[in-house]
Amino acid sequence: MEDTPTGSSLRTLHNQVPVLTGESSFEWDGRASGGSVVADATYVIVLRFRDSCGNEVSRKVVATVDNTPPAVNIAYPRTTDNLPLIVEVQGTVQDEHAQSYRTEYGVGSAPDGWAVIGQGISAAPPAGLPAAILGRWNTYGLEAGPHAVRVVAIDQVANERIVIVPVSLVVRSNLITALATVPELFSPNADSRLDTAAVRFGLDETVITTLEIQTAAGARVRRILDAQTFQRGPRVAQWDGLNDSGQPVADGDYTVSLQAALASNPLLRQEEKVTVTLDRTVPVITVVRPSGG
Ligand SMILES: [Ca+2]
Ligand SMILES: [Ca+2]
Repeated sequence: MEDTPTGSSLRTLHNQVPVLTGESSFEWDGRASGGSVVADATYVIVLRFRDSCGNEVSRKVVATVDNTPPAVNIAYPRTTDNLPLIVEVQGTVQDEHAQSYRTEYGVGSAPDGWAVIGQGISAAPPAGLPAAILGRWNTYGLEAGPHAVRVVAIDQVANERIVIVPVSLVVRSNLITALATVPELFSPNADSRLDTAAVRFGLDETVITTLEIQTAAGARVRRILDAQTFQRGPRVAQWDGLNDSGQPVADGDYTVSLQAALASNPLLRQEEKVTVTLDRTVPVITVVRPSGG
């Protein structure tokens, strides 16, 4: 063990203090010698002992300081956005010592209570995308008017950050009552595990329904339902990860687009979208044999 750390000394906690045989403890409050709180980093505490014969030995312990709450960004929705029925809350939640976050909505401009619509440990954007999905909010049945979406994030040492976005729900046509994919992440690689995504949706009227899978940029990949008429009620369709030509599509995020037109008045239309993620790549698990084993 190295006796001397490379950095300079921030503070001397004890100097020439007698230590008796047995256990002993000391505390550091995360402040430097001037009393200021040190920056977030990992610090080395060096203990030097000298016995009555003058023999010296030193030991080091490591302490990490984190006084910074998680960084939370809600990229969508913004206050001025016109919200669809299914609101996919998007953003990022990051902390060096992330513990958990939850995404919630509340009714009114200053909600009394909050309902959870998503949760996780942290949320980094997937490759090539600016934000991750932090929660999925089905606004069906909620009255038009002010609401709020918030993300509450906490790190492992109880630093908390709350970010709130006031939003407003408008009056919607309400042909569609629900839209979700189960699972939201699937792997169509013919290993019988999560090989298809079930697209579940609900209809409130007799409607002409078209269901498409699109790229994130909006290009059609697959048409699953083509102007089919359904009556009111819950429905389910499947996507097997193939495109219109029967070829497997690349791994990535896709948009499930449900378009509904009222059968008795096709000018009354509604379109809702949710994200589904396709990942065929099997994780690689490396087993390291213990040395000497
Ligand atoms: Ca932190
Ligand atoms: Ca699979």
